[in-house]
Amino acid sequence: MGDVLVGKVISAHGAIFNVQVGDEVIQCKLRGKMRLQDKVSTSPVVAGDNVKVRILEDGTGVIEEVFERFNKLYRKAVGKRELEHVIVANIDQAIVVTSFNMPYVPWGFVDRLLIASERNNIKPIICINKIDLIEDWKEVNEFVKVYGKKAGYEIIKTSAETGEGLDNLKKILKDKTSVFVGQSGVGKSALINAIEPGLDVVTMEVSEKTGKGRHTTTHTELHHLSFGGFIADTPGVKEFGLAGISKSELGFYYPEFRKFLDQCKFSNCTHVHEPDCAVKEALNAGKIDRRRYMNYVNILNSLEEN
Ligand SMILES: Nc1nc2c(ncn2[C@@H]2O[C@H](COP(=O)(O)OP(=O)(O)O)[C@@H](O)[C@H]2O)c(=O)[nH]1
Ligand SMILES: [Mg+2]
Ligand SMILES: [Zn+2]
Repeated sequence: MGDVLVGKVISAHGAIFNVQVGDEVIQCKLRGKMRLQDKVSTSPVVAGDNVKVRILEDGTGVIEEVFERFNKLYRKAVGKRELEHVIVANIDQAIVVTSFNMPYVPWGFVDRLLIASERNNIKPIICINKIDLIEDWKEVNEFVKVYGKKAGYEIIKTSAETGEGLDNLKKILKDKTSVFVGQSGVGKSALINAIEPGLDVVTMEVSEKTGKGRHTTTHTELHHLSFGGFIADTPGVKEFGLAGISKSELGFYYPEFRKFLDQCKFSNCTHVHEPDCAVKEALNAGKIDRRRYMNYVNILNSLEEN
């Protein structure tokens, strides 16, 4: 009957799934009666799924079981209400790449990616790249204080150019499934190439430039890292955005707001004009950084109420 092994789906091509099992990629089909593991998804198996594979004599495999997904990026399937078209599952972390020179990325842009990560249940880690270009460290140190010390995010500093910090980045990526996000030009491709020269990351850019969703890729591939772990293609902009977030929900995606939220008078407090707001009290007491709060208000105002 063949061995049953555990692996991870790295890509789906119609009815054929490539599954990474150890250092090998096994071409697999689904077992005949595989059920949708949850009734809201359009596909029972997607990239990122952890699966049990039965290896056949000819070296191909049969996916016998899909383990429960702990998170997923998805879009609503066209025409089928309530159905989700899952793009990738089980992403451990998002490497939110930013830089202070060429380009200068506004703090508010980083905030949006952090919110999108939190909202999708993906742990964000901030990577300040291009540190070889930094001449004045004042703002960078300020940023590290606000996002690291005060908000509690993990931050690493790298240069894809000089190699500084890449060992740290590798340590973070090892044995995890990660996705790189960040403004165009911050060095996502350069970082990936620097840590894994064999990867053809040019193809990972497709969805980034077109932006608006019509041409966004619906299939994601995972790239296996030789030192352990996977990197996912850049997710579609839409799936990694803020669409659908309600105003009263936004504050939950700010780690440094969280411990105050249950002390606001109103459970649907947006922390702007409401009386007895614990977030504003924390702000005035210096426990929440004013720039983060101002960016919060900007993002809040940009959300459409649903
Ligand atoms: N000086 C310097 N240049 C970098 C660094 N990382 C990337 N670059 C350059 O920045 C440009 C954009 O990088 P790219 O990886 O394409 O950015 P992406 O759009 O985020 O994928 C390229 O010309 C890279 O060579 C870095 O750490 N230091
Ligand atoms: Mg790129
Ligand atoms: Zn409040």
